[in-house]
Amino acid sequence: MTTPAYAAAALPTAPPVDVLVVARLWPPMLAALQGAFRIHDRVHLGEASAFAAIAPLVRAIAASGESKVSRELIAKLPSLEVISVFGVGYDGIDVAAARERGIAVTHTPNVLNDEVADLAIGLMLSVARRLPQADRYVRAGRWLEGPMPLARKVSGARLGIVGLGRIGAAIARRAAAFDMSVAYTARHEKPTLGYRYFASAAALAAAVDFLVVVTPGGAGTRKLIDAEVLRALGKDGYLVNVARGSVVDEFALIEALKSGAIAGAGLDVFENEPNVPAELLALDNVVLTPHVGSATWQTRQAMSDLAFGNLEAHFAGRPLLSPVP
Ligand code: 8YV
Repeated sequence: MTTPAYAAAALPTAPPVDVLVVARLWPPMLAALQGAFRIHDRVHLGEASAFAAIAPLVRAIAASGESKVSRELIAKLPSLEVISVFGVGYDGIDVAAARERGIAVTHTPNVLNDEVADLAIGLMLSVARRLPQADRYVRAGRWLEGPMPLARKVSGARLGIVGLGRIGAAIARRAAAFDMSVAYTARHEKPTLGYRYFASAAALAAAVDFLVVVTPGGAGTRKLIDAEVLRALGKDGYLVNVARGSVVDEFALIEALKSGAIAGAGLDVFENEPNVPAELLALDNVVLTPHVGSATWQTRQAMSDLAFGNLEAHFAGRPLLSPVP
């Protein structure tokens, strides 16, 4: 892995900028930060005295999409100017607390749209065509006993997208290649996109075969996909979640999968990552992935360039590249 050119771009003559890293960052991203800033890697999780020694110096936080940056942590950092998230989601960042202090918050939108959309389609195909189960069937030698039971067709089916933002629109474009009809629910109707709009997730779920969740996380969407929505999706319906675990009522989902109230689920995110409930691990009608929506070299490099670029722009007095809306 080559070190990106900007890694050595220490800001000329300025005293080193102190950056608190609050997550286990992708190593090349961490290396780039270490090449340009004075890094304090997760010191806030360690000795209180060690954190107290650097807290007054910290001018930036480097976080990931899964990070928690609370009002309490922000209050302990009197010199904090900017929070750069290595991720599109920032539901763990107390943006209101940051704004009250005039602290900028940035994220990495757009550069991962294709990647997350690809995984959503991949999970839909995997759970409907039972690809992991088929792989295990062959490896276990069961093909010698006879053909694998038939699965569910995806092409031509009805797709419902919960959250038609940048990634949702990328999923819809891919679904068209599968001759799927596309409908959606979102905070606002988006008539220009030409897909059928439903005002609620339950109404959408009742009208589709596959329900893909791709909304932001946070209080506004907590448990949006609940028992009622899962009942509406029905015994032949499939759920895919590439958003945040918090958006789906995980207990209700497990009950629906165990009872057959829905047919199956493809899940990349969970309520308490990296802990996945044992009941889910035991189910045969689910496909589980470890929050890998954006996890490719190409996309993580693009996310790193943008997250680093936002810090560099801030400390060079240039406009931020991608502030949160
Ligand atoms: C993470 C994500 O940021 O972009 C997001 O919102 O959840 C992911 O891309 C990524 O896992 C890095 O930690």
